Amino acid sequence: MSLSRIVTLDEFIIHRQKDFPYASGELTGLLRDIGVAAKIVNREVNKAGLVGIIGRAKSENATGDEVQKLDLFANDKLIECLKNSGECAGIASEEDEDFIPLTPIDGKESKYLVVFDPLDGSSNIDVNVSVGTIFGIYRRVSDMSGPCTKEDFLQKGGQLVAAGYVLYGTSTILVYSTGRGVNGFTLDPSIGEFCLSHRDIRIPERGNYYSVNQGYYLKFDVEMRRYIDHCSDMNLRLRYIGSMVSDIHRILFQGGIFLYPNTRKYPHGKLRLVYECNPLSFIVEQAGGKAITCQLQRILELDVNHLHQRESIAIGSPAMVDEMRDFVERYSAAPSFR
Ligand code: FBP
Repeated sequence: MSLSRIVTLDEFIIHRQKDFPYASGELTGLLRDIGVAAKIVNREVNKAGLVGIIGRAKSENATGDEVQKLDLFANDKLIECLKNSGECAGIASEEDEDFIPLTPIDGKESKYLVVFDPLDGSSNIDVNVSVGTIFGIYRRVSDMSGPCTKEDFLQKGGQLVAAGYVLYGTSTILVYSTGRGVNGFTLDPSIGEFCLSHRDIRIPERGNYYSVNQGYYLKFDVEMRRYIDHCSDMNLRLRYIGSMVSDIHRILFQGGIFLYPNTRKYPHGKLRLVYECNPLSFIVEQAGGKAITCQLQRILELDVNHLHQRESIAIGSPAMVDEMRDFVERYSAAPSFR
C-alpha cells in the first residue's frame, strides 16, 4: 500500500486482516469502532471552549483524581461506541471503579475486551495543550458462554492483542499496533477519515530528549536523581508536556526517554498499569523501544493485581532505557541490586 494514495484506517485494517489466518473480522470491527469514537471525542476536544465542556466535573475518579468534564464526555462516548459495536464483551476505564460487562448484541458473544484511559493528560485540557485517548485490546480468558469476569482484565500487558492511542494535538493522529509493527493515521477533517501518514514507525535507538517532572527531583530515589543528573550532564533537552501520550508520541519519532519514578506521594508510581503503562509499552516495544519499571522489571511482564494498579515507568529509546538500568544497578541501595 503506497503512501502516495490515500489509505484510510478502515481500508488498512481490512487489508491487514490477512495477516491473521483465523481472523473473523471482530478485531477489525473493534478497531474501526474505536476510530469512530476518536472522531467524536476529537470534535468535542476541538471546540471544548465553545461548548462549556472545559473545567472540572464535580467528581473524582476511581483513584481519587480530579475529573474534567471532557474526561467524562470522552468516557461516555467510548463506552457508547463499544456497547454498539457488538464486538466487545466488556470494558474497563480509568474513570470507572469496576469493569463493565457488555450485553451481547443479537446473542453474539464477543471474544474481545477493551481497556482505556478516555483522556490522558486531562490537567492540560483547559489550557489547550495536547491530550490523548489510550486503549488496549485483550482476548477473553473467561468462558464465552457467560459474561466477562475480572480475570479477563487482570491479564499481563504481554497478552495484549492490540493497543494504541489517539493524540488530539496540532493534528489528530491515531497510532496502533496489532503486534505486527506500528502505524500512524492522521485525521483529515475535510473527509472525516483517518489516513495512513506514518507507516511502520521505528523508535530511534537514542534521542536528545529526556522527559520527567523535574519538580519532583528531590522526591525521587538517589539512583533516579543520578540518572537525571547524567541526562543533564549529557546536555539532553528536557521536554515534559504533562500528558504521557504526548510525551511518548514525541519519543516514538524523535527518540528519548520518559520517566515517572516512584515518589513519596506515589510509592508505586503514579501512572496506571492497565490503562497507560501496558498499552503504551506494547506500542513502544513494537516500534523497537523498551519499557521497564524503575525497579527494572519489564512492564509487559508485570502481574496485574487490580484494575487501578499504579507503577513506576521508564520507557523509550532502547539504548537510553538500558543506560537508565545501569544507573539503577550502580546506585540503588535496594538489596536486589547488590
Ligand atoms: P490522567 O490520565 O489523569 O491525565 O493522568 C496521567 C497524567 O496526566 C499523565 O498523562 C502525565 O504524564 C502525568 O499524569 C502528569 O503527572 P504530574 O503532573 O504528576 O507530573
